[in-house]
Amino acid sequence: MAFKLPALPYAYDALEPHIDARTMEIHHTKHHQGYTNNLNNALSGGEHAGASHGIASILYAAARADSVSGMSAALRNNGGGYANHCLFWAVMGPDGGGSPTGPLADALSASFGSVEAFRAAFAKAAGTRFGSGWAWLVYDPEAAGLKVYSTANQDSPYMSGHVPLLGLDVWEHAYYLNYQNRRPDYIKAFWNVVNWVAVADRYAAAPGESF
Ligand code: MN3
Repeated sequence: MAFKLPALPYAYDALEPHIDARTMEIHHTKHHQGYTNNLNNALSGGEHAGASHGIASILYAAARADSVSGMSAALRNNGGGYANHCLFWAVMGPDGGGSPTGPLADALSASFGSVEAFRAAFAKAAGTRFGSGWAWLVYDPEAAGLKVYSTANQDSPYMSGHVPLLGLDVWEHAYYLNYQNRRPDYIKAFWNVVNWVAVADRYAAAPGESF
């Protein structure tokens, strides 16, 4: 089984002016394609070759067997990069922005005090991640609750047994063409393209995910 680069569910220019078309195209066709190719290379001939289970299961199993720092660097970096970007494209959209509603909004308020307090916590995680990495809203099955944190490089919440619901790529390749060093402006702009319907769907499905 080989992993495939997923098609973007919208055009490269669909997220403008918040995320520019050139950044989206390079990010998708070069960076995500690269993680996909290198993930397949890392898996070929290995114990995961031919595995019918998904990338979440592979990352969780490898991290549980060897610890995150002990797992193969090729799988950690490229498997994480593959999974993280698949989620990233899916939780953004041209009709994004606004505020979450329904059970997700209730859960955010219960966990963080308010939706605005959640946004502040998420933005802080994104802004304070030194160097390359990701900010996350995750569902933690053990705590049966929501958490916000950041990870370095391409480390995935799946490696910790958490289900990622919303992720923001804060590698410079995600924003440098349009924002240069102004990561806080990119983080602020991100809220205009968040597809809350997709995030709410992921939240609804998260307790039933097994990996
Ligand atoms: Mn990226």
